[in-house]
Amino acid sequence: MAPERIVILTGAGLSAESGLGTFRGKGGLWDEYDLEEVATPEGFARNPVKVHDFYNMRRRWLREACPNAAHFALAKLEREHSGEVLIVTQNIDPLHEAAGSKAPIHMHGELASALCAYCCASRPWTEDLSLATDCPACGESGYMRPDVVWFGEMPREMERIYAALAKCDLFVSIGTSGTVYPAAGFVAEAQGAGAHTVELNLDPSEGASLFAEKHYGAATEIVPAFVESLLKP
Ligand code: BJW
Repeated sequence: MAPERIVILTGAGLSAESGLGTFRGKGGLWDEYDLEEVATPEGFARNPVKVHDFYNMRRRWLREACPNAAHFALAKLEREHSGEVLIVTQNIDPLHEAAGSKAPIHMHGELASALCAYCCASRPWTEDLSLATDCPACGESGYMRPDVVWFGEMPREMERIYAALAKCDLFVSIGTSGTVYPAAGFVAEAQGAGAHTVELNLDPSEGASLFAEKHYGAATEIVPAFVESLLKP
């Protein structure tokens, strides 16, 4: 029977072929940067300049990045599937939206947004951030930070995500190593709800054995093929 409610989880592997780096594995960002230094609130408190440099560099990468065939295939699935499709992404890039997806949940925040730690206002942001950046909402200086979720912080929209997982009949995990929680636990939630579970990745992830169906290869090849098989009458 065709699935009615689909939840898709995406990770860095989806955007790898758009030129944005992954985190783990050979050539990943964590080879060059210490995650404790650049992706924790403690690291930001110790050395905000280093953290701003890291995210300013990645914000600049966005100017060159375009969505790839896998992002477009998921947007097509959203448009053409007769039931519900919820895209939950761990990625902070805007490539799902650029491909036409309507409202993906950015559970780890967004790179093209800045957050004031003083007044909690967030604003679209495409330029570099620094300690000298004033908050456009409250005017305070020195409190602006990337609007992303670091280790030890609460990911966004968790209630909505768990509600969707509890009633989905298909869960698809794409381009994620399955090492970071709570996202790594979504497959078990979906399985508990009776959903069919599918992994699409370059290599088997940490939690590969939990998935009922698996396809391995480049996202730009296996995602469009999988989407076409779902949309087939
Ligand atoms: C391709 C490909 C191609 C490549 N085609 N595929 C002990 C046990 C359990 C949990 C914890 C624990 N100790 C601490 C925790 C919690 C912690 C955690 O999980 N730590 C682990 C390291 C163990 N988690 C947190 O702190 C989170 N918050 C939290 O838990 O709050 C409490 C809570 C409680 C209850 C409910 C809810 C919450 C916050 C996590 C924040 C993660 N932040 C980062 C950085 C910020 C954003 C940014 O800078 O971009 O988010 S870390 C980084 O990892 C980033 C990513 O979103 C995230 C996941 O990475 P992803 O996407 O999986 O990328 P990779 O590189 O790991 O994998 C890429 C994959 O693609 C690979 O498999 C490749 O094979 C594949 N691939 N090319 C297809 N062409």
